[in-house]
Amino acid sequence: MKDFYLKRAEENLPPMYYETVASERNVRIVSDEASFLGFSALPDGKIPAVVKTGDRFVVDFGRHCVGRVSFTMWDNGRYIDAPVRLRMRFAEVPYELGRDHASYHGGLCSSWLMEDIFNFDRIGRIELPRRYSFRYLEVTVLATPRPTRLYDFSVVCETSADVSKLVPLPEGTDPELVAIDRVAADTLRDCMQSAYEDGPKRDRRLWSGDLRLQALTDHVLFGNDMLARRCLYLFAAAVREGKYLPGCIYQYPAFSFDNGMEIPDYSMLWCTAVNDYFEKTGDLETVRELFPVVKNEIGLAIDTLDENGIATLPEGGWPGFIDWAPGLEHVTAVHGAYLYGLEHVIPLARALGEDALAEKWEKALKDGRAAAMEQLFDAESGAFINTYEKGTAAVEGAFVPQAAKRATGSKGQFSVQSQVWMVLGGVLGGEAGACAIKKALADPDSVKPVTPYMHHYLVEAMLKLDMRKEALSHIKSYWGAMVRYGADTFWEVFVDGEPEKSAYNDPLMHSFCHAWSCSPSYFIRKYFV
Ligand code: RAM
Repeated sequence: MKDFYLKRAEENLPPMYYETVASERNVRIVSDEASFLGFSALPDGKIPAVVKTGDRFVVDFGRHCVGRVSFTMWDNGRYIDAPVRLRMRFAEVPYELGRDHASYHGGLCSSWLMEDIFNFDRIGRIELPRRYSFRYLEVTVLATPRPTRLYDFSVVCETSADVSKLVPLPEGTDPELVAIDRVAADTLRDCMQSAYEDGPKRDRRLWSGDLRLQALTDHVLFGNDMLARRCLYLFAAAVREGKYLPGCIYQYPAFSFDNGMEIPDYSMLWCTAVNDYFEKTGDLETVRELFPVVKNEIGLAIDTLDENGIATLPEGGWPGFIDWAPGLEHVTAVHGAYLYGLEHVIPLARALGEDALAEKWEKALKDGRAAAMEQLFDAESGAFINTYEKGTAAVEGAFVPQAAKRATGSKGQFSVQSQVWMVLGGVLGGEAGACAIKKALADPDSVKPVTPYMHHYLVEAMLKLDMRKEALSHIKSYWGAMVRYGADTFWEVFVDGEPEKSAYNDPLMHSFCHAWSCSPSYFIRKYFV
């Protein structure tokens, strides 16, 4: 099956689109308390015409770019008789240039920070060999034998999004929503490469949780069904009996993935993405090909329910993802994601005429919801309190070194994440669901979402509960805040007022154009225009 799925993935490799962006704008990076991360970029005329050893300047390309940089290096009247050594640092936001990369203290490898030293032997037109993700390029002249001219900086931006397909929002749309939609569209555009990348600065790989939100949003923006198909097939190629799909896939130099990266909720979201794809395209043939993998994932989730009918978390790998909130207990939310996955695959079984299986899954859904009410619901507080954990550690280690356990009284942990996933899993609805979510959001001690990814599911739960007003105001206050801070593209992690909040123990490592943050366009275009 692996070869078959890989062949399908290759057949669906989308065409790429290129656009050249040139700039000679110079900016100064200055500390700025009003900016979210403490630095901003001030216009400072044009980049210098001639540079010498020790000079430094920052080119501002005026928009977020993913692509390859070129420039011309020429002498200033006298032959350059030694190589010219330049340090180049690339940044999506001014903060990355405000910080000295040597001060990085996070958990992920520092080689992700976009910094290179090049020696150029000859003057002429130069194309840098790597692809970067950035708006700002800082050039430091480390050594030049004589004054040199550096000019005509340009980037050939690459994406598999056909931006000509982007339909503007109708005239008269709330300008705040127009601004959020534009930033979301730019975010997705720059994460759309030969697969849906999670972030073009860092990771640059296909994650199933991100894929689900990207494909949903792509459908209302660029309509690249081919890319969605390719990514679904890539995951299918990783199917293994008795194991969930890996959370992420590498495409190059050859298809591969890491063992131990199985993430149960992400698996359920891959299954859901198959259903999203089917709803949008009606392409039953693709669904038929992917269905054995859907059966494998859902079958595994059902087979590994514990004695009370509650989802279990794989041992030794990730205990689910859900969100990067430190210390988050996962069982309740993962169980909700399991129910959500189940609900979304039943229509697939029906469409394929697998009625016996559909009935089996319908029963599992009913039982799973009942088990959740019985085992996970706390009647006294009218909400889900995470007391069910059996010593399963929250995601810790390299990613969250200082995971803190937060609890509400002695009862157990109260999290927004659990309420949201119980609502999405269909366990709690109507007024009771709305109450649980509002209560968790209002409680100063509850665990709150930290990623735009989790905020997506919060908004989705609100919409499911008919909390339209709250959903809209949440989009405006959460994603709108990033726009107000000047974001060109949406960030990987954002907690207003807590700039240091980081999944990797240092925001310098954050990706500031992150796929899972692009979904406001989906909400705006589907529900609010
Ligand atoms: C990070 C990335 C990615 C996400 C995983 C779980 O490494 O931000 O987008 O899906 O975490």
